[in-house]
Amino acid sequence: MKEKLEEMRERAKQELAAAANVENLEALRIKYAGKKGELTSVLKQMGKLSPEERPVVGQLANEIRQFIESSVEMKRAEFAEAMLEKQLEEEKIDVTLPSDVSPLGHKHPLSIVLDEIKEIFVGMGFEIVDGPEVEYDYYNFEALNIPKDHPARDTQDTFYITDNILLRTQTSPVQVRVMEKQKPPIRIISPGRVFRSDAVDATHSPLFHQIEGLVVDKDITFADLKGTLETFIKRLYGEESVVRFRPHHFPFTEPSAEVDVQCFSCKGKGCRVCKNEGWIEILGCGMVHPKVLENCGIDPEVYSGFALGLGLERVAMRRYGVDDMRLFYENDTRFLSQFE
Ligand code: 2U9
Repeated sequence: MKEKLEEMRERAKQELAAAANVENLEALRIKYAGKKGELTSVLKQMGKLSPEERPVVGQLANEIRQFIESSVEMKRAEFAEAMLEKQLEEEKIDVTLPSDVSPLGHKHPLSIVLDEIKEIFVGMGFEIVDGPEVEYDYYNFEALNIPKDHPARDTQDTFYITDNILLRTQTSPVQVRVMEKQKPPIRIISPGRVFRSDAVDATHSPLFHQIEGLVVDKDITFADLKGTLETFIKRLYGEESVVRFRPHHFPFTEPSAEVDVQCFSCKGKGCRVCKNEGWIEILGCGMVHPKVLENCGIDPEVYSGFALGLGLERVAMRRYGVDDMRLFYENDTRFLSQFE
């Protein structure tokens, strides 16, 4: 019997060494140390042994069972370790490798210019106000001293929704609404979208952006207007900018002016950038017409004010040398990605 057990141990050793995976190990354990294994069948014949042999053979059998079970566990642990090593190797990520940089977005050129203009006016004590884009005829025209027969009211310029409701053609209605609600002093700018039924071309779009400003207080004079606008233009285009005021007419301001800045590339001589004018028109302005103040419940005998208006696309086109306004709206990332 002892010889059989020793022979079995040798066989088990060889099979253990040859085991290639946990399934082999489990089969081996069952084959030798399982309930119906070879060890159990040998131990069944213990009864045939003499009383002296029995304990010796029993101990040998237990040694072999422990050897097989501990060897199987050790090999199983080795396999598990090897599996883990293999998995770690396969799933290893080298975090120092360069990532495929996902393309970053860009700020829209109109937003860049708008934020700069807002910053300048807020820095001068102006508040930013907003208002409805769908407006009443009253706020967009009548309150602004634009009589019924004024050309600006013609349908070819204005998107009318009903006889009395339209898409605002300027952001002035916002200023009217503020003047109705707020006692002077008023110092506001109203940036926003405005709509004109112009044919689309390189310099006209049915939708464009305006920024208007309004100051109403006691003793506001044209000098305040000039000082504020010169400061604005110098902060927008540089301290060395040269500013020119040209007399003009608007129904909602009197006196009115258009403001040019000397062409920064030819210093007034005339070149391609300024279309040989030597000057570039930037904005319109004027002292708020007393009728407009009155319409808003502000006494023109006590208060006075000035207003200004500029087209955002026009400023951005000049700033970036964009010659077709439509590029601002087509969302072509090849165009947009050129800006910060
Ligand atoms: C109120 C009173 C007066 C706003 C003004 C302009 C001059 C002006 C144009 C510039 C280019 C419109 O975008 S544009 O085509 N605007 O020239 N706008 S004064 O005057 C106001 C506004 C509100 C209550």
